[in-house]
Amino acid sequence: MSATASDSIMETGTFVNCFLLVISLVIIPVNGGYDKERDALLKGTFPQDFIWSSATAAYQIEGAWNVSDKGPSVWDTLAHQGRVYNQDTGDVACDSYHKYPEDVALMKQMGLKYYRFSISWPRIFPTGEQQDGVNQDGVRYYNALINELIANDIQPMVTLFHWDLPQVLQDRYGGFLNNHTTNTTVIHDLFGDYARFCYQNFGDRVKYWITFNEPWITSWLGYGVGNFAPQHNEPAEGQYKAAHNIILSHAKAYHIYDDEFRAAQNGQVGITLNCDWGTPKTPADADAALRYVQFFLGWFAHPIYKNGDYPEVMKTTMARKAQEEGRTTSRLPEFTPEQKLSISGTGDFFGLNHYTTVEVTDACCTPIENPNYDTDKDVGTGHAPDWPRAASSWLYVVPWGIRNLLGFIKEEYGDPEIYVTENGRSDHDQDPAIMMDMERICYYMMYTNEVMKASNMDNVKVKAYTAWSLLDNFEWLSGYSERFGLHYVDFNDPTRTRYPKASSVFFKQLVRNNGYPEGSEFTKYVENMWYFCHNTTEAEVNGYTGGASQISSLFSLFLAIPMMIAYSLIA
Ligand code: PNW
Repeated sequence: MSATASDSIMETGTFVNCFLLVISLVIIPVNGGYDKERDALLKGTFPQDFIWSSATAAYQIEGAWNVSDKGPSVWDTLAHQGRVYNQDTGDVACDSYHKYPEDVALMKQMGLKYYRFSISWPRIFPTGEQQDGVNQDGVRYYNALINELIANDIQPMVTLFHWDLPQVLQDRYGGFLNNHTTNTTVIHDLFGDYARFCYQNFGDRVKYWITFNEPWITSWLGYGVGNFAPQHNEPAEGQYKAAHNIILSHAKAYHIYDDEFRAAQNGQVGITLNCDWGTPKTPADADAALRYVQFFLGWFAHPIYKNGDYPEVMKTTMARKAQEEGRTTSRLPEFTPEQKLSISGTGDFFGLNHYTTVEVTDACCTPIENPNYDTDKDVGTGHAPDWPRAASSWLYVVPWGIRNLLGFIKEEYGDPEIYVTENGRSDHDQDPAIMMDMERICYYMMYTNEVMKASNMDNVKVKAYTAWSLLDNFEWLSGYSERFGLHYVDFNDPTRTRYPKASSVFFKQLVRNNGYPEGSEFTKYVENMWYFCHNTTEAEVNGYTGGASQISSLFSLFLAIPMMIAYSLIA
């Protein structure tokens, strides 16, 4: 190398150093959050047969909201009333109804062997009831999608209900509010009929069924608070009635599979529950944090994975509230002994959606005038000041939370096989688009490493990890303003072209390596990124301070970008 060339590189180096020093002082926050033991990178791999997947949901990606005989869902109604941010709708969404072969090709490109998607009930039965007619085009669509997946060696994991209830069922029967305390509730049978039809038509190829996605959201946001469809506002009781019906509908669909299909089809049926981890703010808040998780996850998991009944702490808390409120019966309904028997043990696996953690404080026991599910728990919730945030207002990045939650599920529900059916991070929709989505890469890196700790260090039987989401899509009330995708979708482009974000390349490498094996190029890249992702530096972690350490963290980022590009070339 000639003197001039090396000089100029030196000069450039000095310039870059000064530049980095200046911006590092500005943008690198002082961070006390990193815990050397808790947050260290674990090297190793997941078990051989570990399932890597990505997920979507019908209303969020399909579009084609009224093609052939599809009936409207409660989300079509809500969106058409202009109640979503920016008046967005799912009318076209990612147009996956037409572009599903491209979606499958993206998964193939990433090396994914599983895909979690949902079936739209009103696309199969336009009114929700089989006797009113079947939409054969809908059946054809799901057959074509499933066949395309199988042809590409990708196993379907199918959710039967991801919130898009047929509007007619809401109008005719009150949806999941239908007669919740009688044994003859129509909605259970109708859901059972729909499940049976799906097992019959798709069960020769679909071996993983999820009855409901996040009944907590449908119950509380749909029938309690009433901001999600069908926007029924009854915060004292609506959520408890809806949850009761959903649990019984789930049990019905489970038994139909058990009695009529399992022997021939040999698949698995479970439910997907969402839960934020609740960590006590002080040691004195420990009971409150447990109560928070029991009201959240236990509400559904205790009946289904334990004894057919709600958690003890929920029953006693709600009984006390009834007394205080001068009611003769609890707002939390009761299952009959037969119902308890039919509910208990209706999960072949435990589906878990997890995104975030809250800090819990005890708020027992002040009687409240207008009680609702939030106040019923007798807790306060907040967030530690150093938890980074995503675009979604509720999404704080707390990787160790998932390990704690997985451990809780293992202990509480008899060590079930757990499928993480969603986990992911949102960006804002902004211009220019975020294609080098480092923060999403960091999120996946940190959270999957915590899942690996749960699996390999805590012996939790985690069998699957599913990234939410394959594509940017319709993010419910936030419309297209929040992007969770591994692939970017331009919603102003009529062809809805998909573009891989850097995170899709990262995820592909993660899948290929089945974790973080010692010595691999991928793990070296992760090691370089680790402190940057944790918003700290190696030097700080090891007890030194000062500007130099801050620079090294920024260098990780600059190292990372060319590496990402290199990976994308070999990918
Ligand atoms: C899940 N919250 O929903 C759903 O299963 C997906 O359809 C959704 O796109 C994804 O997570 C990201 O939001 C949630 O307000 C919706 O706390 C809202 C909340 C949590 C989860």
